[in-house]
Amino acid sequence: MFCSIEDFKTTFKKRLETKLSKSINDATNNDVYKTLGQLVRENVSKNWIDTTTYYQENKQKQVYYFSMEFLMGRLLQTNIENSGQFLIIKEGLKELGFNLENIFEEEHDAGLGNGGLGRLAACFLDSLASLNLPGHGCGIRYKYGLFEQKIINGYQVELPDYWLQESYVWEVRRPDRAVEVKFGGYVDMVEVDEKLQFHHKNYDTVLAVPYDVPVVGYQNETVNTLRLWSAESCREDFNFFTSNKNDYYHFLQYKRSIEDISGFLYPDDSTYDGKLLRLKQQYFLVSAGIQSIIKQFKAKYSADLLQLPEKIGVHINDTHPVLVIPELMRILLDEEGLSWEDAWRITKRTVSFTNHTTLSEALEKWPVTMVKELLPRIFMIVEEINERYCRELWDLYPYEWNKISALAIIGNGEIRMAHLAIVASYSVNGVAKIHTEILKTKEMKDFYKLYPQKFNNKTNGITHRRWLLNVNPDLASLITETIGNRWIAHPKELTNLIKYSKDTAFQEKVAQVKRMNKEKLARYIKEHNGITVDTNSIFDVQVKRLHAYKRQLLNIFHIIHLYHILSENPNIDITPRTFIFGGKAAPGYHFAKKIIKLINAVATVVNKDPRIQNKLKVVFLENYSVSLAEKIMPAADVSEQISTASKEASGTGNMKFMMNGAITLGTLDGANIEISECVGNDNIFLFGLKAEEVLKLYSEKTYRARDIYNIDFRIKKVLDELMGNHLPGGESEFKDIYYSILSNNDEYFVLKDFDSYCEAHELVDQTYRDQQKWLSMSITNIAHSGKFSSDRTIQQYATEIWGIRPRF
Ligand code: NBG
Repeated sequence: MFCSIEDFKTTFKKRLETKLSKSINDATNNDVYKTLGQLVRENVSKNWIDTTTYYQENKQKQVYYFSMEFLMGRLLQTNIENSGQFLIIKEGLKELGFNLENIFEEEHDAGLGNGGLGRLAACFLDSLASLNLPGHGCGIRYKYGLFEQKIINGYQVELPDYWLQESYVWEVRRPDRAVEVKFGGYVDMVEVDEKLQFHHKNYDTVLAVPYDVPVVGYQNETVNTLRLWSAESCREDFNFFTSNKNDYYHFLQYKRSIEDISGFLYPDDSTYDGKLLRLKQQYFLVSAGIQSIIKQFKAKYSADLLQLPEKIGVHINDTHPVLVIPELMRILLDEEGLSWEDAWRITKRTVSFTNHTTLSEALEKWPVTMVKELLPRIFMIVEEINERYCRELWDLYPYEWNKISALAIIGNGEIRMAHLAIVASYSVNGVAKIHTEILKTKEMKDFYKLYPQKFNNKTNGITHRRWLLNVNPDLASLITETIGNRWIAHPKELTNLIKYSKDTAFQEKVAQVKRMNKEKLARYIKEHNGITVDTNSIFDVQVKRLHAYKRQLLNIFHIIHLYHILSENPNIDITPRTFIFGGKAAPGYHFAKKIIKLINAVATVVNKDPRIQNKLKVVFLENYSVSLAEKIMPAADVSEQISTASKEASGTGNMKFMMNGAITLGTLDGANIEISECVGNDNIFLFGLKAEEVLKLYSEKTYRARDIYNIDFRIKKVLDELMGNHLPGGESEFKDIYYSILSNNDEYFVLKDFDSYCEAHELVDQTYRDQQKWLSMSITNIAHSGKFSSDRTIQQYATEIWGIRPRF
């Protein structure tokens, strides 16, 4: 730790000289970033070692959060703030001629995730460490993160995100902790002393090498670990080399195929991708993770594996790491010699599971043939679990073949990962109240009947340290000035702001902060999109992955409608609006990519139409990522959360916006419902079908989108625009969107909700004119956002699911 500004400056200059052979006068921002990053990481090393030692010596229960995604974003600012050195470093750098904010910009985002699920995992790590809780992350160190999005001619173009090109300052490679993961081959069964033994033979070995990243708690001396596994070929490859007649090129190809296992993150947010490589990635993660946990447990805790559930929790983030279950069974049975009954009891008491979606296409199922070939022993174990479980089902539901086969783990030639997760874990949770209810009453109804005690809700959260304290320092200081700083450790205390919601002096200060944040974003937009936006306009923002159910289409249809009104009557009195979009579409998701093109096409027409008199601007910000979100959230006035009710499990963007004073314009879906319960219906703009209504319409099949098209002239005009010549690209460009609504009957009820959405927008327009009212709403949202801190969520996981306790 640096004890003074002088101390920092001296150490810093010295390190710059010894590491980069540069003097401070020659140093670039990037040099400063690298040097500073190294020093900050070294500074947390002692606490890191102490924390690990403490957990081991006290034999405390620790939890491992297994996730295929950790969308960490940048870490420099968090690590400096959390280690309590912000002022010294900021001042020190200033004296050396550098601006710390510019240095933050040098860090490449660690984009090891797609969207909400991966960012949630990152927020959870921050909360675990900040609450002194023994919980760590276990993931994959993908060489390429989520693709970089470029918008060219209005189209999304994907470029590889080689985030590791320059070394990653936060990681520590630990080759001594490497483990071997085995693929392919066959299993020999041998009977020894009347007991069957299973010998896996002729397999390919992949070396899993861990890279550890410190997770620094907020000013509390706790440093947990995010362990990311990288796939490498083994030294024994020498055998391959010699047995393949010295074929050098073949050898290189083989090596590359192994390294590909941690080669790239699947850019797929929610759809099932049947690639063999994805299955390999999943097994690679779980096998490496579980082997290393068991090794450590045996070495540091005690050798009695029956105690495992008292000391270790393994949490699986969605179905992607479900193979944890058969892998743990394999180790306990084959390597540790436990009986099936003991191994099963231990596994069931160790593993807990979160479901993050009800979209059926996202519930993973793996072809039996693929699993059998790639993971022969794992397949045998899954088969045995299934058989025993089906026998239990038979006792409960004799002769009910259909029911049993619907509930089985293996069926129709596939392994249903969600079923395996529910059967073999002790806790199954959804991520918002409504989502958990839908799981219990619909998607997982029969499982809920079987195991009611397993099901529980844990509404998502976001770390207020990153999403308020770091990204919106002026608002954070204003809050502290007003109610003191206890809210930082106890975010629920933000409710103390409620009494200031109508205080005009406080309102004016909040408005001033928002104005400055909007000006900052406006500069970014000018620089990146070349568009001048009016900071007095309403910044109306929808940023999230592109997906039909998230209904970016509803938003852009409404914008086209507004454009029609304005072009017919340019003098109409409307509050100027800047509609801001951002988000990536999966590269193979044709429809979502068309929506991006449509937004950009509308932007081109609207932004240059002089009749509109700048009352309407449309901006698509390319390459939406954590660091871009950090620039957008503080500047938003309106937060668009407009998914078809019942489809968005929770959403977490809604919480980030709210915490920064934006007002939600949303459907009663996911966590929007809980946001509305907190702030009250006067402080949110709600519209559209409710979940029950949506589900009813689906089951009754009475909805006819074409009838609405025929009756509502506004909608007809908007849709016809897609088939006209007004938009660049014309009919051929957007016909798929047109037909998805009219021929495919508008699966996500865009037309059905259109009228109510327009009304809600009119209310936004009217309300914004009354700035006092608006600011009071905005402050009320900030005041209630503490409930959506991931500290609350993690406290619930810790006490209600994992049974872990803080170390202080
Ligand atoms: C997503 C949901 C979001 C939710 C996040 C985090 C997946 C599979 N699910 O609504 O769509 O907020 O998970 O729970 O990515």
